[in-house]
Amino acid sequence: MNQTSDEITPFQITKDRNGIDQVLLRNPRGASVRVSLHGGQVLSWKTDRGEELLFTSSKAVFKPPHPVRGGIPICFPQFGQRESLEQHGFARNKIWAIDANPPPLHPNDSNGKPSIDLLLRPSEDDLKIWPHSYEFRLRVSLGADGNLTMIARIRNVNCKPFSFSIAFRTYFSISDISEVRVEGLETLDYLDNLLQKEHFTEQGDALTFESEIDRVYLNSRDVAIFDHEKKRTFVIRKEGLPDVVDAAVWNPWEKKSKAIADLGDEEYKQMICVDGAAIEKSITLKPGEEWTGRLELSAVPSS
Ligand code: TA6
Repeated sequence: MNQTSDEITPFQITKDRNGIDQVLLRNPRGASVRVSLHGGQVLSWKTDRGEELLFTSSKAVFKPPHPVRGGIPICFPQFGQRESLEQHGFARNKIWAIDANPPPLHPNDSNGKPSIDLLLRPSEDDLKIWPHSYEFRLRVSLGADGNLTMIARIRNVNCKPFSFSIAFRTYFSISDISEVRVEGLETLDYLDNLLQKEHFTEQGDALTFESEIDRVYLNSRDVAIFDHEKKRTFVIRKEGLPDVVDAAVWNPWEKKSKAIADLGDEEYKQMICVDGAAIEKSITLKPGEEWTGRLELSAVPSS
């Protein structure tokens, strides 16, 4: 039964099968975003017609500290490997808290949209592993047009300077990887993770996929993912912040899909990761400094 817009509650808290809070945001047209306090991870982003826009593996493990394979895990304080830290950092494995009293953001970032503010701070044990006192505030908002906005604010809470990199690892749901092309990365330099991060330059036309890809494109701007079969285009905007300049692109293809326990053997066909990120040039915060990174995702009809 379709609820009328006045019956749609913009904000609901439920618990998952492990008793961990999830927040459901709904806009008046019925679009929705579901965020878990496990990892501060967006697990679902649906259109006003209830169509799921994010990929989640049929073999995903929904049990901390295991990150869920799909949605939008947050890679922090690093992307990839770093010293003794787990792959892609610890933020996606931790239980976040709801930030009941977030410091004000830029005025147009709230303007009445359904949103949730989450907060991650290090525990005493965490400080033994990564000895930096930080506050990571994440605002997830759902616009009237169904756009999903994520704003990360990372602050150095008066400890010695520290550096980090960050990626919003976004698993987009697609019809078939062979039907997809990505525009906005043409002519950019990139690091190829399949070739020991060797530098290359992308050619002059849209990116299509015939094999595993694992790259970090540098100094990218808006990126568009065209799904010909679904007649839908995802647009990734990183406006307003010069720092979220990289775009990590990943598809495991068949061999790696089979090797990843929480990914179906054929599921590489239904996903593409194109992540807003700040990877190549890590960000350094002095005591009291705060960094803000803003990402806006939209899904629009396209021919
Ligand atoms: O895209 C970088 C990468 O490290 C890939 O090599 C692949 O391992 C992917 O991320 C998934 O990492 P995860 O830790 O989420 O399984």
